[in-house]
Amino acid sequence: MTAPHTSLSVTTEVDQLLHRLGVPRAAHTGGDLAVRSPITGEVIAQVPTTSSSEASQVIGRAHAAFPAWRDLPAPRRGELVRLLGEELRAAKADLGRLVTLEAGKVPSEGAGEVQEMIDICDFAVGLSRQLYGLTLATERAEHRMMESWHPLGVCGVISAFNFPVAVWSWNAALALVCGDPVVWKPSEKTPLTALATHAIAQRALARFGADAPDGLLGLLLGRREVGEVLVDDPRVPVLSATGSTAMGRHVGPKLAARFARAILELGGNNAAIVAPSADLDLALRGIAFAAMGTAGQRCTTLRRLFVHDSIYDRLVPRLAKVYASVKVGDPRESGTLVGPLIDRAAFDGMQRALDESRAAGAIVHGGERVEGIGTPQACYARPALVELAAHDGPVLRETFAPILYVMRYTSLDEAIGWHNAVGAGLSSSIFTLDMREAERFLSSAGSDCGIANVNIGPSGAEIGGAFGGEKETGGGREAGSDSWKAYMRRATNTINYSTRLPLAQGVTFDI
Ligand code: UN1
Repeated sequence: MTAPHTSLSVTTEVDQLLHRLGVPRAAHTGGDLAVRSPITGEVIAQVPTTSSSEASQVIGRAHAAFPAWRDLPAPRRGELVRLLGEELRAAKADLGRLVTLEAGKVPSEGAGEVQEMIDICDFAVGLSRQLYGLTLATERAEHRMMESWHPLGVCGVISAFNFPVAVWSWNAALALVCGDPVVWKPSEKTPLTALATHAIAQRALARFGADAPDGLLGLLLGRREVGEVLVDDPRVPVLSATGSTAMGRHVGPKLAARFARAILELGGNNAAIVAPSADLDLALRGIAFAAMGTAGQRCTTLRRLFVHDSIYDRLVPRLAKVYASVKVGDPRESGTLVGPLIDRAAFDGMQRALDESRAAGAIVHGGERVEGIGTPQACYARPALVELAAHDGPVLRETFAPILYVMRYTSLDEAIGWHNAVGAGLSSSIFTLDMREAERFLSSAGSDCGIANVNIGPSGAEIGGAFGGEKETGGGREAGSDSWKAYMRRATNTINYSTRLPLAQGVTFDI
């Protein structure tokens, strides 16, 4: 482990980490974008941003890299991702620590994020030998019909501050084995972890050798304008964007207008149902991690809890105790479970939602500012548990902060009705030991989300499954299962090995 935090300022430690990870000083000093650590609120770097014309050049180089990359056999492309996984393993402690310092995650979550990158690399290496198509029965004698999957072209990636590096890797590892160059626009709040990831990837490229075309991996740093370049460039046929539903509403139509493929991972307003038969000790732990982990700043964070009337008074007071006692503070201190909010705007948004809840008659436990850490720019809040009488008001929207709204229910139908009555459709769970209830929740008449779990919370998905959600979450799928198909184009091939030319549907055309 790294030395105790008190021995080093955040800035000094960030400088040392960036140096060890191979990021040149010029890439994080003297630039126009100030980067603050949410831990202390201090400015830890001044990153030079990418201009629109430079962004266009980066995209141009990636586009030029496409034919050479496309033409390498997929298992050879997988070798690059294998090397990336090796480099990530070697850099795990440093990159994980940098995630802690730049995004404010507690150390096990910082390291966990890098582990998620390693896991997707392993998955993608295997996948590089399994980019399979189907053969299909044809109606014509001595013909064969099959599907082939081909590389698509440059894949753009726009990612958010809360998973500053893992989201790139879910996309990049798959896109690379699928034959697509990748251009990445990370959040302007977390450019340092992006620079470090890029430096790690350069080491994998150097080891891979001359087969990797120049420009295969691009990085665009800056605010929204530079992301727009990626969204609008016709040389980018597929774009994966993670962020708010508002961002998706802007980006989605632009991509549709130029017929680009969109992989959208937008907001979540995830819920769990705690049924009468639930194992309450287990539910308590599952709820605590899902609702308070990452300071409530995961898109999969648990935000709404429906507790059956018969167990409400046994569960909710215990939950309120955990909320009152969980250690909030500097994530570098051992025992901290809830770190800072990313910035002042996040804290203000949280307070607004709590004020609205109070005005609607809710009982609010916690939610107050935790003072005394770093500069006034650093914002820490005790997670809030909000007891509501009705499924209405701020509970209907996602507030990206640790607020858990709790409501009583009496019938499963009612709970599932509320569960599905929000715009987002990312993740969900039910705590129950009743298999009828569990199966009902997982059925087509149950949760309407892309992820539905039993006896675990909605957050913390592993990469083997497809990750993403429905409705205002955008419909995209990343990571495991067959998510790779979004990064490739499908060709249907019909081959005639007869001496005749029978036409489909019995059509005749005798010349
Ligand atoms: C996100 O918050 O953008 O399932 C992604 C989870 C993580 C990924 C969250 N594996 O919570």
